[in-house]
Amino acid sequence: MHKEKILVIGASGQIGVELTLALRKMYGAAQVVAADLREQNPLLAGTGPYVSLDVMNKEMLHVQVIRQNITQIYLLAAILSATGEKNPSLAWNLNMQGLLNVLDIAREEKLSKVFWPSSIAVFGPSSPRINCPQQTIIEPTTIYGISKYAGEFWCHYYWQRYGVDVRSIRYPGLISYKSEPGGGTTDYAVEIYHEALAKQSYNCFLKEDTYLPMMYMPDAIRATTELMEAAAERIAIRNSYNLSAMSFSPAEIAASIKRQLSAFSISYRPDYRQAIADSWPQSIDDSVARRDWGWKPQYDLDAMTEDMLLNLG
Ligand code: NAD
Ligand code: AKB
Repeated sequence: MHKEKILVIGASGQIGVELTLALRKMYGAAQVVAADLREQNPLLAGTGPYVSLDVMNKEMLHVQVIRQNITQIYLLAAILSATGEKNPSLAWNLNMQGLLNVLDIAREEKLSKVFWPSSIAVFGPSSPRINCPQQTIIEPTTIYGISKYAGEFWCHYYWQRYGVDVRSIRYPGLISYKSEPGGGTTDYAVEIYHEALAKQSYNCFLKEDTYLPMMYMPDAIRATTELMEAAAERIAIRNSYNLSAMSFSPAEIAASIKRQLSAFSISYRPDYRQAIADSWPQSIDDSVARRDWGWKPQYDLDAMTEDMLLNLG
């Protein structure tokens, strides 16, 4: 039996909803407290405890952690790449201060584990574009990528200096049907399925040959829980693990949809998000995650398309 009591901060977001539901299955509904700036979430209603909370308010966060006997925190609250470019100082403040508040409380309250996601956005134009390795040149050019890379160093620092068991994954772009994506550059790969079913057509904000690393949400949730359940001595990387499942372009995801919905068509009108996408690698080498804690993805593009269309249809 697990004795852990988990706080998921940012539980109403694209990942948060599905992660909260998965953790509730694993640990029991009462053991997983969902927390978000948003007052409620219909997808989580009736599935377990929910509190409205601002991760920037350290005192209130600390009170919740003590009051609810929290032993683990999953911190998902952040501003993503596209929204971040519209308001860089807001993105920096939330992404950094939110993490520092959680790491400090984890140290003070001797929490057993912390999960904090990084992103493939840490990589920049000087990183290898194909099979980008775990350790390489990392010079991000978006404020989101800068905040994630700085956050990785803070995670490593709190582990090395204070022994906080913080674990992290550099998620690729995530595709899901339950909860809307929250302002990223890879969001097109979610929108395209919605519009394929609603209108049989999609106008894409990236160019047709823009390859990016991507992953279907069930793989991302499984990766997260497998990393968090792994024995501490297997976690050699304390900044953040590269993680990979597939890499495709808008033209390829469109072709995959067309194989199932023959009337579907795509057009292209690239906007400011093209420059963000062009600064990231096209594919990721995740051999270190595979070696250390046995990571292996299950979904490829066509399997994901079939499942997305089935669940959205
Ligand atoms: P999202 O934008 O969908 O959700 C973030 C949630 O945080 C929202 O529900 C929002 O209301 C909440 N939030 C915002 N400010 C808050 C605050 N001050 N206090 C409490 N809650 C607050 O994001 P997501 O896609 O679920 O991403 C979660 C994490 O995973 C982020 O750190 C993101 O950088 C990372 N990530 C996501 C992806 C992806 O493709 N979704 C890829 C790589 C990394
Ligand atoms: C984004 O596009 O900002 C996110 C990410 C890859 O971190 N999906």
